[in-house]
Amino acid sequence: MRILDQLIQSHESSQKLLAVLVDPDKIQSIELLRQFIGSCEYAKVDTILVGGSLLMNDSLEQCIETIKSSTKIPVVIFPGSPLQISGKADAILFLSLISGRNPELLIGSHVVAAPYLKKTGIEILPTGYILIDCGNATTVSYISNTQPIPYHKPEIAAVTALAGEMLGLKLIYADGGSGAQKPISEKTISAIKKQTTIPLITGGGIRSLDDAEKAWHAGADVVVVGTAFENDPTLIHSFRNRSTVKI
Ligand code: 1GP
Repeated sequence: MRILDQLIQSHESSQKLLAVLVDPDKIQSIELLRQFIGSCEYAKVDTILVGGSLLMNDSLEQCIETIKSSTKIPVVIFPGSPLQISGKADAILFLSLISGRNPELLIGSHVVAAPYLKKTGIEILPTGYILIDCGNATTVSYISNTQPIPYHKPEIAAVTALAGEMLGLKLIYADGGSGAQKPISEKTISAIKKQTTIPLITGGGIRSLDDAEKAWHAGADVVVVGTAFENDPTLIHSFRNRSTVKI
């Protein structure tokens, strides 16, 4: 089944999904990555996102290959730039940065990347990416040259997501940015949820199962955790016993 169909199915049946973000630049060794993927299996992770805002090392493909050879958990590229493309992944988030007003990230990079993506044959996930200010300037805000939506403006985030859905985007990713000081507010997540009918991914600053539960209960379908597991890879074990259906 295509990843988008799986996400829609989970959305319709109120399943909570956990995604882990692996940044190829932060991998210390192949062995440690394999161990971490073992922990992802233990914690019943649903999706592994791979990508980073910078990617200083040319290690995206190797990272995806290592993950694919260790697990059947789907691997989805979360590209920080149009250069982050690989046919070895199962799918790619084809991101339009709809919270920003930088034309390159609304359509420009997509034109450059489209023919390469077509050649890879991987599944394309058209995604409205919404950056929300969560207390500190993040790499993605700096690199993208866009301003995030203010933390206390849930209504702006919600109508931005609504416009994204009306434009035909299939997923919304509301992100506080990697290493955000605090997660996106539950108010913002539920405001987006009320305005839209497509699956909602959220992440940035999720540091515990409790943070993730709050995001799921507020209406997120997929919660993404990166930095917290980079800092303490054993933390992921505590996610094994999460309930899998939203109340
Ligand atoms: C960033 O949402 C992801 O784009 C993950 O954020 O690294 O803060 O968990 P963290």
